[in-house]
Amino acid sequence: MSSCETYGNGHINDTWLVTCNNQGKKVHYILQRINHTIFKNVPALMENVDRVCSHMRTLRLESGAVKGLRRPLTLCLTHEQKSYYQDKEGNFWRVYDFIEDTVSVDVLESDKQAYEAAKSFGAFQRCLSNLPGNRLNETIPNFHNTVSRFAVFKEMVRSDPEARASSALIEIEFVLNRESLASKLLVLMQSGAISERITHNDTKINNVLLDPKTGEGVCVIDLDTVMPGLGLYDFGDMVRSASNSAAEDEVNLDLVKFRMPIFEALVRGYLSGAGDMLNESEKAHLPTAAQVITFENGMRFLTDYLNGDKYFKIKRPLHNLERARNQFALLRSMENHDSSMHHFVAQFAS
Ligand code: ADP
Ligand code: GN1
Ligand code: MG
Repeated sequence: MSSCETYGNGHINDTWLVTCNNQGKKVHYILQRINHTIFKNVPALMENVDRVCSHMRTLRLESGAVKGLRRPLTLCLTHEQKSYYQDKEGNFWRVYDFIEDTVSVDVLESDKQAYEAAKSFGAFQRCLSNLPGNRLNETIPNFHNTVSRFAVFKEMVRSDPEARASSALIEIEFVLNRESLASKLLVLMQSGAISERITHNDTKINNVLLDPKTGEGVCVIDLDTVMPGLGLYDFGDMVRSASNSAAEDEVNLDLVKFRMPIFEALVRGYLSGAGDMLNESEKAHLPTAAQVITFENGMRFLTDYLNGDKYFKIKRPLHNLERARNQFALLRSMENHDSSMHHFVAQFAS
């Protein structure tokens, strides 16, 4: 190995870029220490990741068979042919081939990027619709169950373990006033209007690698939460992370605006990638999903702030509160665009 440096902007795992010298040629790898406080059953998680990577390999992505997915994510095996290594301290490690000549973007710069990123996530979902074998393991139970997230939030406010609630009264009220949002996707599933799929569940826009020259999607990464879910979760999280005109932790809330042209490009890209897999109810609820997942994410940041910052990595003391404020500003901006979002989807999806 010739070098090893911390890499990327993920909030969960520890990631390094490793450079090795192979007969005079530099070869790169991504080394990760998996966060086993958050992912309680890493072997089950790695079984999912391994199955998904293997399935993607059978689709011969390099031949251009799937538009928007040109490279499969590839795990490097240990000497014992395992997909991860557990050290004596109990930490879990894995290595992926580094996907060269791509970028991972935190704040999207163009409608074209939005279209291509959403096409890749849509294609990823479609590719997984015929994953062979048993139901995937749930790596974090109730991950996008917004109703249970709301219950956890309310309990956190009540118990206030770090005595921080008094510093976030406006934000707490913002969440409590929107309780009805929490059940909007779950009732659709309970009524049978939409059904479970295999979904990514963390379609934050920096979890798709893009070709910097053409803007096209190359590879969907961060597969730790690939498990049963709703297609709408994935679309909602794309909108949450890509439509924001500012970074997720921008503190000047005047800069945080919902970008309608990006939303339109995401709808077009997602529908083109997922193909005719989606039913009418899924399509009709794309705007709702964007608002529910933005609400959920803001609530998660706020819950973590109240709980003493135990989940998301932070770089400053109020980081999670700032992120929550940012998500709520974005949600307000989306609410102001509610009718144009629905109007666009109704016109486009028909
Ligand atoms: P986290 O769960 O912490 O978000 P990720 O798996 O998303 O971790 O990795 C963090 C970052 O590392 C990504 O946003 C991306 O920039 C980079 N990355 C991860 N895997 C690869 C890969 N195989 N090739 C190139 N870059 C990668
Ligand atoms: C985390 O791992 P990363 O940084 O791609 C989180 C997502 C949140 C996101 C908010 C496993 O995503 O659910 O939406 O932060 N991942 C997990 O930025 O909780
Ligand atoms: Mg990530």
